[in-house]
Amino acid sequence: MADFKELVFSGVQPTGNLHLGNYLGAIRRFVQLQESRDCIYCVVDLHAITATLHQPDLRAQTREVTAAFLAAGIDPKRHIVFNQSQVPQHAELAWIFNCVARIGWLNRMTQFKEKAGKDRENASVGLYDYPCLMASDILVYRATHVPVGEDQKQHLELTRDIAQKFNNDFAAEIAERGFGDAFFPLTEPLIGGPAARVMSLRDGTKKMSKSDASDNSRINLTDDAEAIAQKIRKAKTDAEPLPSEEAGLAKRPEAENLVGIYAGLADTARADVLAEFGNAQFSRFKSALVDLAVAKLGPIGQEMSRLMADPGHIDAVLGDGAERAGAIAERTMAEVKDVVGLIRR
Ligand code: AQP
Repeated sequence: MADFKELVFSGVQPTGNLHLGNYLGAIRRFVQLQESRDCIYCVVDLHAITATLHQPDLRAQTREVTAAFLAAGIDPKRHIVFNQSQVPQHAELAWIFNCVARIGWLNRMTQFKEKAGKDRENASVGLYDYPCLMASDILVYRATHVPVGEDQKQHLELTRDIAQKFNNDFAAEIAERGFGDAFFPLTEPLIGGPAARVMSLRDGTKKMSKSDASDNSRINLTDDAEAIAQKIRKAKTDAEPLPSEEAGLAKRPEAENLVGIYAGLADTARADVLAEFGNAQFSRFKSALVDLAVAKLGPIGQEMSRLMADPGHIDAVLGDGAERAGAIAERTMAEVKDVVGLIRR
């Protein structure tokens, strides 16, 4: 396989209610990765309109995700931060990938099944095609690594299938044009840590999600200390004290979730959390979790508010990022056209 320069890409949808799951599963890991790799972080606004096109708050929500990136510590000067729709090559390459991906592949996507629900016939074509656009987001930069929460694993597998099929179908043209034996890398997902799947605070078997009707199911990054404390105190638990070993969390989804959240926020392992809180009642554990969550999330929420008060600054960051991302994407798209046989200007 040809050598690809290590590059991290990931995106977050501006669909409002950015929450602790988005932070622990994605954004916090973005921040960690920027120390050792080149990174491109994208606010995927074209993805945000797949479920519902008409979103009156789309601009504000795009700025809010950008503010979360910056408040969490992503450096937009050393890396690239931008919104997807400012770089038209994402949509352009997605069209090529629509012609690479097979209907059978998309029919297997569980996220579409969950989001479309029973009203599948009425779901938008964009929602169905979401994974092809996601593959394009990643591959237009030939990104080698994508930090995501566990829910995105299947989409990453599809991205690899698309890359592999494109590499195979155009093997002769790719070699002829000097790209070696692969035009696109087989991108690796970076999934892991104690909080790769944060669950709802009201139901430990359901993913914490922006679209959950109950605000008490999630901790929003913009929640103040009071709201964070209330939501954790109200979080569903069972009647037993915490176990002292991880095996004791089996079949206790709410306990497992809160321990995972604590470990994620403290940047430690679940086993260490249980070593400290094993046999403790939930009241003691929840009170420690409130202190930790407020200490970690409070400053991020405050910085987000400060940044969102200056939309001009956020838009300038996005514009600068789009220019730098666009230069890379434009080059890749021109090469794709050459390989596929599309005459270009
Ligand atoms: N509960 C979660 N635990 C861990 N990681 C999560 N992510 C989302 N929810 C959790 C990760 O956050 C990143 C950005 O997600 P997204 O906004 O692009 O899409 P999503 O996964 O659809 O987010 P939501 O909150 O679940 O939104 P809705 O309610 O619209 O479905 C991704 O890396 C994702 O894995």
